[in-house]
Amino acid sequence: KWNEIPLAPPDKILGISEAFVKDTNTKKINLGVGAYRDNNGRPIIFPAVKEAEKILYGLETEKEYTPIIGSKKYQNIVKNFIFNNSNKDPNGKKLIDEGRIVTSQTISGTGSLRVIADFLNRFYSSKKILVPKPTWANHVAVFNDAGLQPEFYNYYDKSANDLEFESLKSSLLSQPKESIVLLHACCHNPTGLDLTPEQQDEVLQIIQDKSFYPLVDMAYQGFASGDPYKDIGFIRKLNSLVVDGKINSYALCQSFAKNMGLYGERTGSISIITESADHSKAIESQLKKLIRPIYSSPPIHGSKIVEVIFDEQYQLLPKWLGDLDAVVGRLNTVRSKLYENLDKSSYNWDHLLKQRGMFVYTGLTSEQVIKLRNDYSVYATEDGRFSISGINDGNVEYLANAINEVIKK
Ligand code: PLP
Ligand code: TYF
Repeated sequence: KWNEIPLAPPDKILGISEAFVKDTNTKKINLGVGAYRDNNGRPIIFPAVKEAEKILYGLETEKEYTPIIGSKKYQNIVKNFIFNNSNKDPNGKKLIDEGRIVTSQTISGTGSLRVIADFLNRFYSSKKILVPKPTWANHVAVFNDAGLQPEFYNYYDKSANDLEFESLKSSLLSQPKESIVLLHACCHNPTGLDLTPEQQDEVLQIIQDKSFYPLVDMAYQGFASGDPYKDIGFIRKLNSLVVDGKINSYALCQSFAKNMGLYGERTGSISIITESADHSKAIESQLKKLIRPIYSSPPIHGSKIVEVIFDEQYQLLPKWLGDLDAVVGRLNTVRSKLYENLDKSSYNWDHLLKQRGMFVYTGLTSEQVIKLRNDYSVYATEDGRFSISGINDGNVEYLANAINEVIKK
């Protein structure tokens, strides 16, 4: 009966924005949602994207459906961009050339996570999916709704504000063989702290020993170094293991939401690395069968922007890389400015400088975060994650002062 449907709680991240909008304090700051803002606190369109849209306006003569898994052109761009990696990854290139990568356009990163979760639920031997503690809250929701069984592996020690790598390894080792394991490619959400290349090697050894299925989520490619071609060391390691026959298959969920600023265009992809071109055919056909009754085919505007940006004749690729580098540069600047203004006499803030990406994971308690909201109109999620693009020259001192007051006993 309709009157028995209970009220659902607001989304832990998006609910913050709703509360922020209602606040009348002119000094209010939104550090909730992970979406970029410029130094004036405004969202942006990447200049390269704007140019691509102008070109598209002249080019487009129809708005026909794209195929279920997106256009071939888009699929090939994704494969080349990520796996061939601008001719820097011979293993990835080999996998492409051998027809061992199946790529589908998806409804951004969230859509790719849902599609692969449904796919694994339908075809994979285990339902158990291991996710870092903490992880993006929506991971757990997506995997649960798709019928998988998410379980946490240790990742971050909040009291030390650091990775807890020994217990990360032991918690992975305690899990059953063939579990699926979710890994963030870079700029881990929410902690901003990634495994070192050496730690990645150790985790990859565990993955081999336990025959885990690696599922990589890459929502922030480019935000660690400023260069998307540099932020995929983990993918290259995986490609090398696949080519050496040490891992049979893995999957990658990817999004252009953040690194091209295409948030609302919902433009991403899923790629499944297979054992052979024959397997690829079957997997591709099953992906189509899975997607068709859900949303039939993906939206086209965002993927066409990507196609124009990667089309050599328009020379927009260097421009986009420059736009992205500027975004990441500003995030690093506000991170340093926040650090400079924080009171370090009674609280160690050094972890801020180790973290990368859109977030700082402050280590503040939920009580402190709520106090920031109630007393200073500073909005952040209760886990103490700050989306730092909400910081700018005009509010960094106010923010630091508010934090300094809140951490005083
Ligand atoms: N994965 C992670 C870790 C994220 O942080 C996000 C967005 O914040 C996504 C996936 C998916 O984002 P979108 O669906 O907008 O591409
Ligand atoms: O801030 C975050 O972690 C994300 C951002 O459709 C987000 O939750 C917001 C809306 C959306 C996808 C991702």
